[in-house]
Amino acid sequence: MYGLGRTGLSAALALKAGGARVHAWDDNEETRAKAEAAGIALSDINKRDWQTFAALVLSPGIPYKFPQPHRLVRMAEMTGVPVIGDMELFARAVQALPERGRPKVVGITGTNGKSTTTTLIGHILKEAGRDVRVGGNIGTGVLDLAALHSNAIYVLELSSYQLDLVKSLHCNVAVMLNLSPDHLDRHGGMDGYQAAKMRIFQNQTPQDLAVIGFDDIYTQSMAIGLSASGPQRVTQISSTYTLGKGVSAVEGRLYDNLNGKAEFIGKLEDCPALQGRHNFQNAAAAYATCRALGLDPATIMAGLKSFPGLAHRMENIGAIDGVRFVNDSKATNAQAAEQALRAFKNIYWIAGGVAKAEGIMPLAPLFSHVSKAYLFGQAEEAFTATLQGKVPVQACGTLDRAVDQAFRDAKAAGDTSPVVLLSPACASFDQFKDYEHRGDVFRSLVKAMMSAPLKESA
Ligand code: UMA
Repeated sequence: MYGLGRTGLSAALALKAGGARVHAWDDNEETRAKAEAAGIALSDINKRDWQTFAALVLSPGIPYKFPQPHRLVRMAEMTGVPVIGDMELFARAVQALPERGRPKVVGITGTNGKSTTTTLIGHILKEAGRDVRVGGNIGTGVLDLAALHSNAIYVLELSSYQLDLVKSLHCNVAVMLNLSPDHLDRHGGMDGYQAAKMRIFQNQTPQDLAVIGFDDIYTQSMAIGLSASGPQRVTQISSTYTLGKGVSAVEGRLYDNLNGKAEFIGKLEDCPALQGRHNFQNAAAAYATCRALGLDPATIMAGLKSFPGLAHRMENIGAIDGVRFVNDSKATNAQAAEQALRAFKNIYWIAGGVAKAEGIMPLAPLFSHVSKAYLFGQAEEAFTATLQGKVPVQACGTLDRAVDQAFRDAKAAGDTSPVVLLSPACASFDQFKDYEHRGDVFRSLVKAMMSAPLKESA
């Protein structure tokens, strides 16, 4: 086992529990100490006899083939030791069960939207009373999830790094949301990245389903190729095109056309955490997946509506007197803040912290969505200069003052569906530990306002 972060630790513990003799190592001394405290015996694999190893379990963050293979990967190749990841161990454990006793496996990949779609599918299934476990690249190592049993559904976010290290993974439903150039250094270019992603479909059979986005050229060609010659069934999804067959969510109107007869399912505008075209694609993918797992359209729609969103990513906190509060603290630069600014109108925008070089100028085309901006932290002066004359702006100094003032103004203005949005377009470390801390503080401030009425004066 090489690398003892989240993957390595859970894999080493699972292997140990299964009776394997584990040689575990991490180059970082602090991480080694943590692993030892968790009950993992350390063994410097640099100095071991590699002929005795059954496999090298590699953490996904460690370079496998590009930019160049890690030294230990070369060592494994030279000694004929297979290199695998934690997903492969999981897949082998599933395959080792008799067919009837195997859980269902839903894999989700793509360049953007993986975490939202994974969490959303988990949420819908859970609300429908299914025994569901959510993990993988989303943060919980797959081998940390509860033990396998036949009625469970494993909903796994799969990164290209993880997919590079699997051979036996068999997804009953495999979701490919979208593809655009990313992590190219780790895959030797776009072809390598695409090939890694395609591994989500390997081992699928005619009983299985591939859910594939139809909104970019890469996934379009995958959908066409698999429909023509893959063994599995293919469902196309789109937030751009009204599909002749598949699931469409154009402008947030969700249509089920799986059987060639379009049925209107619902309006995604009723799903606060699923705003914006990228979320329409996520919702369409979740719909197609949950239909394949036997849920009816009304149950899925109810789950889409009650989805709270991911923490700190356009997270819907709730509403007070018709004013909605959205926590988008993860938006640490202008590009990341764009999604939220595009998704809403009548925005009371809270921004600030430590600005990136580009500031908020790239967001200028969306300033018309902003009713007023409330600034805090180091970026106050620079952002005021950018907004001056375009958007009413108030320098608030701190997040709590910004929240208080934004709510007062939003309530008083009487706009349709006003939104107090924390989407800082800045790093947080001038006033907070990290973006999660900033988002947690925002959420607590809003929750406190929900339970206590506003004081009279600002
Ligand atoms: N290490 C060495 N030697 C090296 C390099 C690293 O010993 O030469 C050690 C480090 O000291 C560290 C460990 O390897 O202790 C790190 O392993 P890792 O980078 O694989 O990280 P994990 O903690 O195991 O987290 C991984 C995923 N990280 C990556 O793929 C980079 C997590 O995804 C995932 O949540 C977790 O497994 C559980 O499955 C994070 C991520 O950033 C969210 N993913 C990328 C992304 O989404 O873009 C792919």
